[in-house]
Amino acid sequence: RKIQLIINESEVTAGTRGASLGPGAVKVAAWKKESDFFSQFTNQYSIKNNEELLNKPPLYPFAKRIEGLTEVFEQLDTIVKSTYEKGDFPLIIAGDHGSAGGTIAAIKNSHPGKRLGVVWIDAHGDLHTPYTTPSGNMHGMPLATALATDNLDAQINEPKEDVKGLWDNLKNFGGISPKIQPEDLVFIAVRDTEEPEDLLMDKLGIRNITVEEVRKSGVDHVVDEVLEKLKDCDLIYVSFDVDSMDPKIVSHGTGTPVDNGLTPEEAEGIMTGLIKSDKLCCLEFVEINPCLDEKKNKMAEVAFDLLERLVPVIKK
Ligand code: DIR
Ligand code: MN
Ligand code: MN
Ligand code: MN
Repeated sequence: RKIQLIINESEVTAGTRGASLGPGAVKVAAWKKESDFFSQFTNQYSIKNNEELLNKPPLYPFAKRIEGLTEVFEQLDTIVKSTYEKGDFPLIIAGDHGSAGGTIAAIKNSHPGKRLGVVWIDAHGDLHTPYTTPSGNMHGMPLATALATDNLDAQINEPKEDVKGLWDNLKNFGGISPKIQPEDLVFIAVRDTEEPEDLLMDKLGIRNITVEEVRKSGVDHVVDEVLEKLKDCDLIYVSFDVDSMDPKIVSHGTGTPVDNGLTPEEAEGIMTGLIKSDKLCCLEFVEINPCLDEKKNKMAEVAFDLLERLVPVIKK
């Protein structure tokens, strides 16, 4: 595979500031090791969209900066589409996780008839909607845009009419809705969800492979289970939120760290196995936040070490 690197420096959907520096922090990690890793990517595509952070307070408390996220969806759609048109593989390093709904939309819009599977490696379910969000932060919602659910069974908020319209636009982005089926979504290491997400996971039967299961059955078994579950999918997208990893082992260099996560070795083993599948169509790293890192730039360094080992496998 030939890789197209996409750097997405947006952080409009996180609750704390700094994730837009995540991609740059990964490059700093490479320079620190005197690694020429990034020179293999000759024309990097970039996205930037943080102007809306100046709107204080955000216009819509249950969907903060949803207009900015819509612009990120649009930019990603163009860039990811042209990546596939060239026959390249999009490797994305992004800020916060809200944009991953746009990645899924862009993949699906580029491959309209294909069945897309998603592996979501994360501490969080990211299944909220403006109707259920506890925070209004849209990095908790990307999978709900892809599944096109409002989760009204668990409604706790009353969003304004204009938010409903903007939210419907995200769910319908590109005209295909839903983008994925719940049986084609697999969670790994999800361990911090709110009740509306739990209800939706139960209702839709979403499989979550816990950290304990990873440790008990082993990485190879996890990879086998995921690929077996997604065997009827044509394409597989892997979304790696670094908060899937354990903050005590790695660092707190991410917006919403949660204890008892994966080790970097477990994350590497899982992703290596998934990359070996011909169906893998995109890999994305998100939520590295060097501003919150108590061990200097440790999270970015761990993420870089992972990329350095995974990229050669992608290229094969
Ligand atoms: C929480 C945290 N579920 C929320 N979500 C995060 O605010 O919706 N997602 N951190 O990445
Ligand atoms: Mn996430
Ligand atoms: Mn997360
Ligand atoms: Mn929580």
